[in-house]
Amino acid sequence: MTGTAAQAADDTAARLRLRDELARSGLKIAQPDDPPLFTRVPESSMRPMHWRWAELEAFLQELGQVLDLRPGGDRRTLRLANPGLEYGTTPTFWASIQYINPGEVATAHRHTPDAFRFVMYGNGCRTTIDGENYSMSEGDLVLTPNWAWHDHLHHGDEPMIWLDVLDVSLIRKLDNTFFDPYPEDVQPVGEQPEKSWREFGSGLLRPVGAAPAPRHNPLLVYSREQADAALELAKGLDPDPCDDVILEYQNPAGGGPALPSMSMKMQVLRPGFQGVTHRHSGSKVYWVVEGAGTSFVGDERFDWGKGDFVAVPPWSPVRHVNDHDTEAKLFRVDDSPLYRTLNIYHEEIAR
Ligand code: GTQ
Ligand code: FE2
Repeated sequence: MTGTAAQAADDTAARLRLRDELARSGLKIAQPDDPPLFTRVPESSMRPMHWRWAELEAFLQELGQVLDLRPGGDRRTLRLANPGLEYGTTPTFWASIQYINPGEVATAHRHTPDAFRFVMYGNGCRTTIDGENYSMSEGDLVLTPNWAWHDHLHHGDEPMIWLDVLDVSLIRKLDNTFFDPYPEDVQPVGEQPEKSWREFGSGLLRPVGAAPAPRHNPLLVYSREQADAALELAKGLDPDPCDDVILEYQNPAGGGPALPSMSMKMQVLRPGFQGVTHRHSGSKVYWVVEGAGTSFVGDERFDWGKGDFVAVPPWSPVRHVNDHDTEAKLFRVDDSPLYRTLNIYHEEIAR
């Protein structure tokens, strides 16, 4: 054995010898078989995923018939579970599809995870968020900020389906889950209907004296009409090389993402669009609002169509293509605000 090999053997023996003694005192040193403390770049056990609408819809219809929605009970949701993770759709959030039948009530409660809903199919449900009552229509984005009381009551005559996303994987890792059921099935509705929308919904003009709390998003809903109008305007700008036309739902008071842990975006891939490959810190989930296209995610190729979901692991390369002759419209949620807040956001665009 050379000197250095002998030293290495001594080091290994010393580490192993100390292992149990240290453990008894709640201590440890790196062991030869430990995974490294650092990897050169992020490594995620999350897997790229594609869920097809035809399959989801069949399950949802079944769940709508066989699962109850009881007062105080769980919501009727189909959760997009990543097979590479023990918990969640991504390391920080859980995306689920909620199904609610006419006349049903999803009873009031509040929790520390932030949540939002993006209405996929149907109309006529009303949700109350801290006393503010809002209708939910296809394409609308509705926020349920953490600790806000919320309940959903379906007044329409067809089942309603929406996407729910909660940063529950993150809050669980932080050991900060708090949950309160409301003492009644539903909370009282306040006297000023749609207050946050009336004050901040235009984004441009605001009642004099309506002062938002700093860092807190004062707006609870974003309508489809506004998102569509903004996309139409943005089509006249230079395209994004990776994402074509892409907009973020902003906090109208001072800008920034709509929620502190989740950024919601709407994007259009025009016919013939061939995106540049890029990757960035954090995970994301897409829902196909309209059209069809292809996304290359890591080593996978996903040919998606209307109603499908696609999930992208942290730091996975992504490339979007629209080979069809109609526009594709994608709703997306990502956890980039967390990385930006911590000043650890990394991004790489292929050249
Ligand atoms: O609608 O309040 O998908 O509390 C998971 C937890 C929806 C909700 C979910 C929830 C809700
Ligand atoms: Fe909830």
